[in-house]
Formats: sequence, structure tokens, C-alpha cells
Amino acid sequence: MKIKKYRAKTVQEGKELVLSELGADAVILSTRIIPPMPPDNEELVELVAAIDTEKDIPNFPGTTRTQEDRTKDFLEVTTNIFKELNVIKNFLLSLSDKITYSFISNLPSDLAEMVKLMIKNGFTSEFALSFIQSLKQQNFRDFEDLRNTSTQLLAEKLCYSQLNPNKDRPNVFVFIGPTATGKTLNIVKLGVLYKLFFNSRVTLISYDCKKIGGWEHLQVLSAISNLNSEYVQTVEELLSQIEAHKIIDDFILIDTSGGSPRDEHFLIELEAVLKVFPWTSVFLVLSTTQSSINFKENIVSFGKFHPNFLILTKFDEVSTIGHLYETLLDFTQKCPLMYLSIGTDIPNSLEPANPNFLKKYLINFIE
Ligand SMILES: Nc1nc2c(ncn2[C@@H]2O[C@H](COP(=O)(O)OP(=O)(O)OP(=O)(O)O)[C@@H](O)[C@H]2O)c(=O)[nH]1
Ligand SMILES: [Mg+2]
Repeated sequence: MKIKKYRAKTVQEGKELVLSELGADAVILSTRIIPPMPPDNEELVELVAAIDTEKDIPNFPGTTRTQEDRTKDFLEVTTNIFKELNVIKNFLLSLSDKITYSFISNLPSDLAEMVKLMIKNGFTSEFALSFIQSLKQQNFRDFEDLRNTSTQLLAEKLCYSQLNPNKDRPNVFVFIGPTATGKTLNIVKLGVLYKLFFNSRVTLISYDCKKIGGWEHLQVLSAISNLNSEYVQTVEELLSQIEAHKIIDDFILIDTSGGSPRDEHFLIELEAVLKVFPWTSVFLVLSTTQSSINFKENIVSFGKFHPNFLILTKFDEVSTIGHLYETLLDFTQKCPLMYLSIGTDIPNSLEPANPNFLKKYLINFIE
């Protein structure tokens, strides 16, 4: 490659110079204006042009290297450079791994790998380390054995509850939570299941006067599922419907409007509703697809209403809930897990919460 600078009075004149000297294959790399300078005090244009001269490189005396040979050489050199870069990249990755995971450097390799896997699955490094430290004294056949034992232990640490329905009086359940977590859909699933398993009479009441189509959603799903449903718009209407259905039904399930955990007005309204009746149980419905921060925020806001049971939804959309684990560990002590929703099928996509099901979602994500 030959590179040369040209100065001329105009760009056009400069181009002609380049053309005449380097030929039509020349490429102009840059142009710039040179301000007037003594002695001529004339503005000039500077062009930098280049021409590929590789084709003309002569062979050293005594050699007969062709263009093909030179291409081969070039490929060999670049391949070697890439190999070197890969070595450097791997070295940097292992160095960064060592720095990031320096806190597990004194653990046996299987346990250290397990801590890393837990962190990848959303657990915090502090929690993962302290949990794995507690397994130090145990012997494991292999890594899979360690992973199975860990998930089983973690799942068993959460609190679960089963429904013990009142036989003598109606069970009046109210469902609360943020928007679109699956309250309405799962109320319908429960309505069908209670009807079938307890051979009971069920009514669903929608007190969702906030969302356009909220009531219609419950109405359509109930009709398809052959369940009775009602719609109320005020607390007075809600109470009078409950009174009316208490006499004939075994289960009355109330659907409420979803709202933001940051919406003070919504939370005050919900609190007022929750105070008007001695509910048999308050169910909090939360989605597993939330980030750990948002999930925690919902637990704090809705936890103030002291729900009795927790329903977690959308397990079919996640591979792990490790990022929610620590919040759940604390919260389920007061509000145990009762149902886990794994899809939209009515009523089959609802599981009674249990450690054997939940463990599949704790350290499930493997790169
Ligand atoms: N994939 C999946 N989708 C679900 C699950 N549970 C609910 N859904 C879907 O999530 C969406 C919201 O469900 P809804 O039952 O309307 O949620 P909601 O909490 O009543 O919502 P609001 O009334 O707006 O507060 C719907 O499309 C449901 O079909 C689940 O477990 N898995
Ligand atoms: Mg709803």
C-alpha cells in the first residue's frame, strides 16, 4: 500500500493530481483545508490518497511466491492471533471468576461449584455460601447427589399449608394482589376443584369494578366451568351477596381488583374492603415472573393486610425461583404457600403447594 499527501488550490485540482500520479484505483483517505500561510498567504486543500500495491510486491530474489502463498501466510498469521486472543480471553475469564468467587476459594470444588450454580439461579452469594457451608460435613456421591440434596433441603425449609375447609359454615375466601398475577383465573380453577373434590356448592363474586372487562372475565370463565358467579360494585352490595350466599353455598370466593403496591389510594381502598367482613381466609396471589425487588415490594405492601395463604402463579413461565427464595423463606413462616399455578388450563394447572413440586424450580437453571 502506498500512501501520499497532495496539496492543491481546490479539491478538484487535488483529485486530478491523485489520478494522474496514482491512477484510477487510488482511494482518497482524507481531505482538509490548510489556512493561508506566508509566503503565498493562499488557502490550500490537502488530500491523503492511497493505492493498493500488494499485487505488485516483487518476490525476493530466488523465491517464487504466488498470491495464493501470500494468502495462506496471511490466514496462518491471523489464525495464530485469534488463538492467542482466545488464550488471553480464557485467562481473563478464569481470573475474573477467581476474583468474583474468591469467597469460595477455600471450599471443596463440588461445594464451590454448587455455590456458583445457586448464584446463577438467583440466590444471593451470602445465602448460597452460608447454606452450602451447612452441608460441609456431609458426603455426596457426586455433583448430582449434592444438587438433589440441596434442592430438597431448600424446598423443605419453606412453609406449606393444606386447605382444611369448614364443614359447618361457609368458607368465604377473598383473593388479593397486584395486577395480572392470575387472581381471577385461579379463583375459577379453585371453584371447580372445590366443587368436585368436596362435592360442594360454590359461588364466585367479582368485586373488580376497576378493570374494564374484569367482571366479564370472571363471568365468562365461570360460565364455561359451570360455576355460579355474581358481580358487585360497592361494599354494601358485596356484604349483601355474601349474606345471601352464606345460606346456600359451602364456598364463596371473592375476586378483587389488582393494583400497584405503590398506589396508596388503591391500598387504602383494599384495606377498607378487607375490614368489612370476617373472612375465613385471605389469599395473596403473586407471580413468580417478577424480579426479586418487585416481588419483595409486593410482599411488603400486601403483607400489611396479613394474608393467611400464598398462591404463586406462572411456574410454567420460569425455570427457577431462586431469586425469590429468601423473601419466601421469611414470608411463608407467616403466610404459608397453599397453591402453585402452572398454566392456564382450568382446573388442571393448579398444584397443592409441596416441597417435591417446588424443588424442581430452585436450582433448575443450568447453563
Ligand atoms: N402462563 C400462565 N399464565 C397465567 C397463569 N395464571 C394466570 N395466567 C394468565 O395471566 C393473565 C392474568 O390473569 P388474571 O387471572 O386476569 O389476573 P388477575 O390477577 O385477575 O389480573 P387483574 O384482574 O388485572 O388484577 C391471564 O392471561 C391469565 O390467563 C399461570 O399460572 N401461567
Ligand atoms: Mg382479575
